Amino acid sequence: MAKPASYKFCFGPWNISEGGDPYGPTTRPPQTFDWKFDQLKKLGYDAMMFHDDDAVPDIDGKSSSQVIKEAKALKKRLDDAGIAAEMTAPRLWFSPQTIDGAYTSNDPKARQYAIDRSLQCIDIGKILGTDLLVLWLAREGTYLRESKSGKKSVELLVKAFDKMLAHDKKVRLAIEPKPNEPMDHAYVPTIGHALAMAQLTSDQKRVGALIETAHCILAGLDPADEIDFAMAFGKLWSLHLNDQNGLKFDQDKPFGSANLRSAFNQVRVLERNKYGSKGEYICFDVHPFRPTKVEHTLAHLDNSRRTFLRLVEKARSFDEAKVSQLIGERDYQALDQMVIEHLLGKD
Ligand code: GLO
Ligand code: MG
Repeated sequence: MAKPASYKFCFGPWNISEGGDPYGPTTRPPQTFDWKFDQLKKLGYDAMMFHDDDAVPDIDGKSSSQVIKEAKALKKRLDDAGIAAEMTAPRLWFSPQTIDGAYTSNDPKARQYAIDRSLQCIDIGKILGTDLLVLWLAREGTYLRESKSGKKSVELLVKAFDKMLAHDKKVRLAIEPKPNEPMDHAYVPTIGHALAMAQLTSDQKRVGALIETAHCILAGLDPADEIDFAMAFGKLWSLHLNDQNGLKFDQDKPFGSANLRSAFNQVRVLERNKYGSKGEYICFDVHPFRPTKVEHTLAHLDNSRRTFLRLVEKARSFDEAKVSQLIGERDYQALDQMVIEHLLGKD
């Protein structure tokens, strides 16, 4: 019998989305934040992820005292509902100020805006009870190689991280690498880049990473290996599980949807490395397929969690002694077939 799973799950309000893409409008009406909030527990989830403007809508137009007041009201709501805030993240890619980048913009005013907003986001996180600041560096890269300097951009990123680390002595930064989209080339495309950059900061112990399945695949890398790599450094502080069909646009498919074997291997390394034992969450950064009907608008979240839990059972019932024996005999043909038959449900 497999041991009961002890993972904690979360998603963000943006994961209940409306189906719009660059080529066509939305296909479902927007759901209110209140409705999304009410669905979370019913779906078996424990925590929510918050962009700064998910926590405090229209944040740029509000005074700091108003922002703090609204963050405190949200914290009370979270406590009353028994829902945790997993992280906060500054949504720096929407603003007219960050069209040419945020921390790495060529415009010093834009860089200052990005830093100010990040520091405010840390304050919101503190009120919501989380010390984790997620940094998806969406517009830190180039559309045009000659428009920026890679070395200067690394320096600007480190300077911005240092300001955040100095602002709050408890905050931990989780860098979420992604190689492209919206940029042609991002400055922090992989987990290796994120962890190397941590070494340049004033407090490398508080700079770690978040791995997203789809982002690893977009970089041509194996998500399970990337997880292992980050965990070898003790630096995997959050995780966005989803799926992705090859080197195409970012698809954010349900977990396991494109490659069940890869999903199994991701779960297996999480189990092997005891992910979650320090309170880390399993987050699903997934979206409904565009043709999804409104009545099925939560299915991708329910399905991702179900698939994950089924794969936990598969990882726990995988005959590891047999695996070691086959490795010892260098019988990788048999090991390959063993994985396939295990996933097909033969044993
Ligand atoms: C996009 C990212 C995005 C981030 C989120 C948290 O590709 O995965 O969804 O995870 O904004 O900062
Ligand atoms: Mg993500």
